[in-house]
Formats: sequence, structure tokens, C-alpha cells
Amino acid sequence: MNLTHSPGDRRSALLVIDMQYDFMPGGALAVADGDALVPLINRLGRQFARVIVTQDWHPAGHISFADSHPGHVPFQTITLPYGPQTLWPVHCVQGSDGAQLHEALELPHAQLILRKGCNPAIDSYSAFLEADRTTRTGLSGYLREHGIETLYVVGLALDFCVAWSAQDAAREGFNTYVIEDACRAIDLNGSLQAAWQAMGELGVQRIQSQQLQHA
Ligand code: VGL
Ligand code: ZN
Repeated sequence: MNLTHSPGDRRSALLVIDMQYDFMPGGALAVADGDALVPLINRLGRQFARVIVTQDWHPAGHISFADSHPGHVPFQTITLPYGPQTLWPVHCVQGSDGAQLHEALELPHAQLILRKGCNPAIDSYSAFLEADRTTRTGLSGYLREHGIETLYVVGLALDFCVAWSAQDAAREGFNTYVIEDACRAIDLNGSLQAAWQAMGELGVQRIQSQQLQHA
């Protein structure tokens, strides 16, 4: 496989999405097998000079919580001023145990921990742009200032925060790879297939961790 920039290239970064307890088995919004990714992501992390970690980080009463909409239940979709919004169980509340990164995640050289979804009235699956598609997190600027051109994306959940982040990365002009076996999906009503379709249309490349082994 011909990678635009190998993991060791100073123009590459690993973007680790939402490896938090609420997305692990037993968590508020559990993703099956999410914890199985930890050793693989730790190994991948050691191949990269630059690592960025995200945390889903919602205030109590966040607009994406079903509890904030009387008469609604988790996994329903409603229409908000910025468009459709899937409603979720209360998860990743700022400062809660469930919002903490998995303690076995070993990425001591990660320079940036980016917290997203902090606006009470706007969700943010993407690490780049909130769900209103206008409010920016600053991640693009950070990456550009550090000369990053290529992103490798891993973590949870593949069909939501990983997919939205990868699509925005591609739209922002970064060479974007999603390492499939270093992700796990929620898969709600065909969301996983739709996510691969949308990512493919934007030129996001689907790879396996093995392809980085000797890269
Ligand atoms: C996520 C649903 C709600 C994710 C975050 O990290 O994929 N999914 N908030
Ligand atoms: Zn969330």
C-alpha cells in the first residue's frame, strides 16, 4: 500500500477518537468490543510522533440527550434548528467517570486532548466542526500550524464520531485514512454502511492496521 505519508513522517498524525468509559462495554452508550481496541491503539500510537486525542465532553442537560426532550427516548431522531439529531442516553458528562479516557490508554506523548460537544445547544460528532456545520473547534488550525497533512483516524464510534471527523478532515484537505480494525461501530439503522459510503465519496481511505506495520 502506498501511503501518502507514513506514520513516522512528521507530516502525519494519529487522531484517537473518544476512547472513554461511556463508550466501553458497561458504559452509558456502550460500543460492543470498544475496550478491545486499547492495546492496538497503544501500539499504533508508538508509531506516530504526533498524537491527538478527543473526548466527547457534554454539559449536563445537553441537547443530544433524550432526557432533555420530554416524551422522547434514546436512539430516536428529532429535528433541531441545525438539522436532524439522534437522541442518546446521557453520556460523557463533563468531569464524570464515564467521560474519562480508558485508563489503559497509553499515549503519553499525545500533545493535544481536544474536547468537543461542549456547547449545550449543539452536538459535535466531528473533531473539526460542530453539528451546526459552522462552529469550528480549532483543530484544523492546530494541524496546519504543525505542518500536518495526513491523518490516521481510530477509535469510537466508527459510524458517528470517527466517520464525521474523517469526512471533515478530508473536506479540510487532509489526506485521511481510517484504520478499520482500530475502530468499532454502534451501527444504528444502517449507519455503518452509510458512513463508509459517505467517507468513500470524500476520498477517505479505508485501511487495516497491518498495512502500517512496516510503513
Ligand atoms: C458519539 C454518539 C454521541 C461517538 C458521541 O463518540 O461516536 N456517538 N456522542
Ligand atoms: Zn456525545
